[in-house]
Amino acid sequence: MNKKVLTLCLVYDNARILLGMKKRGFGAGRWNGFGGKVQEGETVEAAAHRELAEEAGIRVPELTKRAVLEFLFEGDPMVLETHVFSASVFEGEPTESEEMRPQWFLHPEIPFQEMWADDRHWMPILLSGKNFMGRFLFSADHRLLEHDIHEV
Ligand code: 6OG
Repeated sequence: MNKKVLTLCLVYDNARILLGMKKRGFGAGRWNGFGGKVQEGETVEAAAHRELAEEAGIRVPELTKRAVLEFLFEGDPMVLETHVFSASVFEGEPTESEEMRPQWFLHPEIPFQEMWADDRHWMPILLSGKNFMGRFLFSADHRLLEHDIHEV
């Protein structure tokens, strides 16, 4: 089984969360946190900081590990092992990049209909402050078929 290690960062406070509209590549047209592939010789956490700076134009003094999510697609041996981090304090102004257009959303207004189908299952757990693990199976055309989430 092949594995790709990815990062996903969510910046939020008690009222709002920063999401980005993915403009190109995998997941284009959906709102998501900021992240991407961990490069060779890079730690997962360093990759998370780098992607947040590249895609949203912000720096965070501290990232907190919150979850590891495995995404699988039917007929594809690749597992996307996605390490989820959160931060509440950041420096800089969220800025549009070639990949993402950042926007703040109030918690009750998170646009789940325009996000990956797994997000509605775990984002409320994230926002409630808990840590968790999850495994999600999608069809080849990106419908969520199975999901399994454990709080840790
Ligand atoms: P690049 O290909 O842009 O990294 N990602 C997912 N996020 C959610 N919420 N659900 C999924 O379900 C996802 N699959 C991948 C991980 C892709 C970015 O998209 C995230 C990375 O932050 C399938 O380098």
